[in-house]
Amino acid sequence: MERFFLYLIMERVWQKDYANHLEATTDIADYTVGFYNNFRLHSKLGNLSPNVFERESTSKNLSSCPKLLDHHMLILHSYWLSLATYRVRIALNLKAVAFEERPHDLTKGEQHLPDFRKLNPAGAVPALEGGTRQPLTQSLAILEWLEESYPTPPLLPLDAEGRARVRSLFLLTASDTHPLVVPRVQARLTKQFGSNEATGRAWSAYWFREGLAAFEAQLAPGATRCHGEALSIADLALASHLIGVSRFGVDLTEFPRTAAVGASLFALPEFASAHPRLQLGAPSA
Ligand SMILES: N[C@@H](CCC(=O)N[C@@H](CS)C(=O)NCC(=O)O)C(=O)O
Repeated sequence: MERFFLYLIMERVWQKDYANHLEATTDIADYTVGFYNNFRLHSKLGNLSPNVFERESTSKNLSSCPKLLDHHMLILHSYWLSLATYRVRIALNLKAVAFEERPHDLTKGEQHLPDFRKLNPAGAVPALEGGTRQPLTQSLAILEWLEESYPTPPLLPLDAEGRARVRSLFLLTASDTHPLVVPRVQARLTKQFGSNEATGRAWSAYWFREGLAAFEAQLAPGATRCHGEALSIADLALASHLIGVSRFGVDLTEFPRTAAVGASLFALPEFASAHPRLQLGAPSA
């Protein structure tokens, strides 16, 4: 166990650049406690105190040490405007996980190239390579993997009801809005139904507005986060939804709660620096 914690501390130090000793010890203590608690509370043994958990996991011959990752640099395959990639980029920032980004130009069809299809046979970004035997795809799956591999800060609540609510808000945009507007769907609308740029934009605006109404109805008055006071994957989803809202010119005035949560999220450096327009390949103006 001691060896496990030593590795964990080394992992954290490797990720961060501390200003002084106090900042380092505080952060490392938070990180290791958060990591251990997350592992303990989600273990098969259920919700046990640390002492009982250690005793039970030893007597049942279960390893109480989570598996450590091989530390290959993570590679995030992306496209600057990709909303799904934006969700993942924010989580990597929040969890202070080092990664390298490799852009693929979706407007040039690079998602269909054979080498890219080996990474993701579905021909879509994001794909996260380097932490697992096979590249990970689908923003939700990637975020769940990040959550289990880098638990601090947690982006899922500890209680089952909270986790269900947060996942539900996440899917509101990730599975009910966003898939309707991605390039392959737009291309199909054009090919099969003669859609053009203007009708494609109106179509996207319609679905983003529908998503906004559903967010608005589920956010608390005065809230600065989607769920309680802590950040969660629902906030990553909302931020990505709001990028689509602005891109397709949807008016936010009727959605003040959503606008307020969005404003407080975009003010956070981890969200701001992950913003699509600041990424490689984005037009300069
Ligand atoms: N459900 C997927 C969405 C993946 C997806 O469709 N990504 C878009 C960019 S945001 C893409 O690569 N589209 C390529 C295409 O439609 O041809 C996720 O959440 O990761």
